[in-house]
Amino acid sequence: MKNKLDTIKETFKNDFANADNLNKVKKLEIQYLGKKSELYLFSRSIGSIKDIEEKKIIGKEINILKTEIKNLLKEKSIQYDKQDIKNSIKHDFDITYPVFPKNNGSIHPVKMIQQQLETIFTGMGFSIVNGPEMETDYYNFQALNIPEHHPARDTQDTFWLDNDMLLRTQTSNCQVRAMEKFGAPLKIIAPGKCFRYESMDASHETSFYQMEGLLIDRNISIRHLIGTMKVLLKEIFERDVDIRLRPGYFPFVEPGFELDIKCLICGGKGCKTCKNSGYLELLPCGMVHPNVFKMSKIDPDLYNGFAFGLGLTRLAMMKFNIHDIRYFNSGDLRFLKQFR
Ligand code: FA5
Repeated sequence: MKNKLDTIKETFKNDFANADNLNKVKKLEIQYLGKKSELYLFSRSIGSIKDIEEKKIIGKEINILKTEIKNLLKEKSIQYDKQDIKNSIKHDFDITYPVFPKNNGSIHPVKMIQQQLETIFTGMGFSIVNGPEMETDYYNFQALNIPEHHPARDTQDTFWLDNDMLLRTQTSNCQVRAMEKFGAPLKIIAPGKCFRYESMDASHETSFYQMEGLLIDRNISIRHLIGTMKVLLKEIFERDVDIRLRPGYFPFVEPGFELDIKCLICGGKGCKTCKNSGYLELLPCGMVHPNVFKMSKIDPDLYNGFAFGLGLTRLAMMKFNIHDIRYFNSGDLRFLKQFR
């Protein structure tokens, strides 16, 4: 009996010395302590020993050997465990590696267009400015040559606030603020959110994006304006698009134009997006009115310039073939996920 234990001890010693990784240590655990191990079977067999004293001694020696094996294996497995972690840090774990969460978001389509336009315009030397969404009557209307009770106010139904301020109806407020702050000459764009108290349909939202543009210098003409608009549309659509220029009335420009784009949803045939007209109103623009310059302390005899107010959300509709403006603010992930 004693010999048996010595043999087990001896083979374990050899096997243990050869167990040079965690896997091998785990296998030894089963081999030497498991239900089918020699030691276990041996411990079950000592029941047949008649001599009680002898049985006690052998039983004790079995337990001592079991504990010894258990402790040695435990110690070694901890050691390899630590080693494995260290190795994985060394080989697989890079602290500088970017973490991409499983459900990472995507850039909103309007923002995509905005960023594209910012690249185009900064490339032409324009600076990007912004202004408040909660605005005073002065910056949203009066400084743009739209005094109180002027009929032009009716074209921009306004959300008035309790504090006598309003939610800006147009990004043109940024023109005025930029002129006051920087004077002339000036080349700016101002993308941002606008709000109008309108009933919603396929091409009208109560909250939508515009991008204002303003260029002031000496000897600026309508040709500069049209040239800039053409570059902008060509860059965005990556091809020539059909446009139409009509006279447009905005008190802050003279002359004023409506630059419409042939509807890219229906190809000009007429649909609910373009209200069956074949064209979509996209880019009102014009030469800055002398009164606007005067109010912002710029001399209209020295300087002139052009301004435009691009409908950014509508441009995104044309670019991505989206037939209804209401998708943009719907928060519908099925819609947003298409722009990854
Ligand atoms: C203006 O807001 C002028 N500030 C634009 C301007 C700037 C003219 C500088 C001249 C010089 P208008 O109200 O037309 O103009 O709006 C400009 C564009 O915003 C429209 O062509 C359209 O594309 C977009 N837009 C207007 N209302 C809505 C709406 N409810 N939903 C979505 N887009 C709209």
